Amino acid sequence: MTRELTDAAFLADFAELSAIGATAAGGVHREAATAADGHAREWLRAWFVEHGLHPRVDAVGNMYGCVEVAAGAPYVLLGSHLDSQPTSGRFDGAYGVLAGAYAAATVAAEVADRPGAARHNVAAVNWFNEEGSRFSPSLMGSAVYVGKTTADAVLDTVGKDGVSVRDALSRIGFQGDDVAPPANSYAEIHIEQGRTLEDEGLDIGVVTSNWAAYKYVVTVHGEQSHTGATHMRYRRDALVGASQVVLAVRAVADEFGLDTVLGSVGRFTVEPNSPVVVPARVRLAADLRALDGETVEAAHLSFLNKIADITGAGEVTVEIESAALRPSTRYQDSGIALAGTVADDLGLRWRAMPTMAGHDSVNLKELVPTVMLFIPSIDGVSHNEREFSTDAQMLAGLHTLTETARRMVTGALETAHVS
Ligand code: HGY
Ligand code: MN
Ligand code: MN
Repeated sequence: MTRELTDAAFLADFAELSAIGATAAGGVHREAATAADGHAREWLRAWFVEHGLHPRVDAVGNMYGCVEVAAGAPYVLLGSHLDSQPTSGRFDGAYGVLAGAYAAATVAAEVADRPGAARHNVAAVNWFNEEGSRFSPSLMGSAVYVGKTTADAVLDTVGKDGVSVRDALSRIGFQGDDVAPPANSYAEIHIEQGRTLEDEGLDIGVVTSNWAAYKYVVTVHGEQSHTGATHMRYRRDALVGASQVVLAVRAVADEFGLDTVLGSVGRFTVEPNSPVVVPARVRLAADLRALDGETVEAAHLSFLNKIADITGAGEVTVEIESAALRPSTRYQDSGIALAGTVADDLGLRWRAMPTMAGHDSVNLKELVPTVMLFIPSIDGVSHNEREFSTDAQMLAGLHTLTETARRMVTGALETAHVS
């Protein structure tokens, strides 16, 4: 028996899902493969079963809710991620997973009544560890899906708490052995996380490309000593050097003019982090982003020069452990055109725009035609418990995703390809 798929049911389900790992201030704290993520996953699996989607869990914890409506055909995948950053918002990722599940169940039920209508199968997806907060890097589950990395490399990754992905996933019962459904195409809806749609009074963003990003892991090496007994000229304070690295990231961003390059240090770990001890080592995670590859490369070079200057000053040594580039690439024109037509047909106000943040769709578009949709974020706030989108904004997005999925399942992207 399938349950009703109304707007009211969607909002009630979103409230239920948001209660899992909820914080007092209205957010969620649901990092990848923690107990809270496990509970959210169990909730989703139960939802899949109640709504006639067949659950599968692959080796890296990606969850799929599959419906076979075109025997043997590949799948239109619809999804996002249930994991969150620490003390974060309840919309980032979770909104897209639930919207994907509703769209999949709705379209599957419709085509089941019209034999031959579906050209592809349809599945909802929850990708493992989009955020990269507990286990680095981000976009892990979707990276395995598209073949950018291997399941073993992911499972062997050790998180900030010393637990491996393998152990964390098996503790919550989500290290599966199901085969991932093959994709024909992918669609994802997400909150914008910036202010463009709100500032322009729009309902929907259709994403055309992703910003390029460099992600760094940096270690600043100094020497542990007594804060009270070491002469200033003899001390090698890793925290002073690390502070210079933080300001170097800001200085790089400032060099390029307003909002052309974005960057911050997000994680900062001081060792031994004790009163009366000059820090020996600081490990930090930083990122630098720009719309295009040329600008991000220029920002990268500027950052490297500043790092060399900090080391050159002689007190500390700054080591770049890793510098990973996420290039800017385009979403397929066929998907952009389809989503724009759907928004027009639904009478919604929309614009084409790039995404500054990373999403699983950034990976998926390397494999299959991919549609990425945004709804507005109130005040552009995200990765914050104050993250908010209105019910009307969420429902406008749900309707856009559902109609886009309806057309994808019945072959609209293929038609767009040949025209
Ligand atoms: O935006 C990011 O870098 C992350 O992958 N979501
Ligand atoms: Mn997200
Ligand atoms: Mn996020």
